[in-house]
Amino acid sequence: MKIGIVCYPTFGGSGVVATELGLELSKRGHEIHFITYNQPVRLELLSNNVHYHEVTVPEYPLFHYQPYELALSSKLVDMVKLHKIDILHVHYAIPHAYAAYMAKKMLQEEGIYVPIVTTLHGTDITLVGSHPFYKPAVTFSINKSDAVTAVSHSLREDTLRLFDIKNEIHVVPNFIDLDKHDYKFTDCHRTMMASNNEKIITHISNLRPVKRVQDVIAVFYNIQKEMPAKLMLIGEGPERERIEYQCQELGILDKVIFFGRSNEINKILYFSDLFLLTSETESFGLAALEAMASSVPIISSNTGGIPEVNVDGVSGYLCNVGDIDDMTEKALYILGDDKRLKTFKEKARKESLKFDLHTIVPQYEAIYEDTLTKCLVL
Ligand code: GMT
Repeated sequence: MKIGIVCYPTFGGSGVVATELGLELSKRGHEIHFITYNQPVRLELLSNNVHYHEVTVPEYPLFHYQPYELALSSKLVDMVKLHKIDILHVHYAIPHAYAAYMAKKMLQEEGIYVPIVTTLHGTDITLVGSHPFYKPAVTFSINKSDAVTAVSHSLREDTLRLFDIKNEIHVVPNFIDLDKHDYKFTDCHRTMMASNNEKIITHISNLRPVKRVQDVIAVFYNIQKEMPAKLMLIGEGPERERIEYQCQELGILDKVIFFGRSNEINKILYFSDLFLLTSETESFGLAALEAMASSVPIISSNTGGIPEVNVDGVSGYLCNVGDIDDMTEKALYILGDDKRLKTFKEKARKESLKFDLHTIVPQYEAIYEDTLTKCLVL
């Protein structure tokens, strides 16, 4: 198949999933066309089956806001025609499914039919909670897609509850390339981050308020009072400054390493003893899955799709959102005994195997095939 993929090409989980999906599909013989405003961060182009087409929005002084959806839909029309793309897979309803629908309609005028598969990643749904004026556009984009997927059962249920959805929503969970988390680094890499007796606690996110990184700091503060520990914070975002002040006020700045947008996530995870994910809401929690694949147990909030990934008492623990005391208690329980920690690490890795890309990617392939067949019949 010739598949066009539209995503946010950033460090976020949706971009990572879309990129890894495209790369795996290309290995399975499909021709992949990424159509985005920047080259996706994890995209390695060393394959003649993978192509990248940049969407540029011409600057025009009359426009207060440059019309990205218009540029994207025009680019989709051109690329579908030029490369004879069979199907478009867009990640996020707005603006991607919205723009893809416009492209589909323009192409139909020329007798070309291209179906659209839309994957919901969560923020569309959360966004509508806080900005209800997007609701008509999100509802329309979902209902006009030829197939819709959500990355967790929880996200599927939220979508059905919040929107008037006529389409079926298939749950296709996020996945992971387990081989990419099977590194062997040497101990001297670990000593760059912490000394031998210190436990390494890690958090990765885009530091948005929804991640409640202040809770990560509060839990870490409690942990380091009980045992030597360091906190690795990976990612950039609007909460960064506030968190730095919080660390300073608590007197733990020297124990917290801010990595920013690191390309060495695998190395950091390899040496981590515990991963904290304290989000207010999370449709899936890909960062937690990446940690588990690197044998790192999770203390997370019990919200959204996280319980579908982090199994309470097995790969770590689930705690109520904002319950610092419970998170601390569970973290200390896991970290407090080396034998117990080892067992949690092994089980975390084992749980991650359910999300092996070799199991999940064929589910997308089946959806593409089904959608194409249905559209041919129509
Ligand atoms: O969490 C974010 O702020 C980034 C966002 C994204 O676009 O990558 O993440 C969403 O999609 C990920 C991939 O499906 C999920 O793992 C995250 O849980 C989801 N974030 C939220 O629901 C807040």
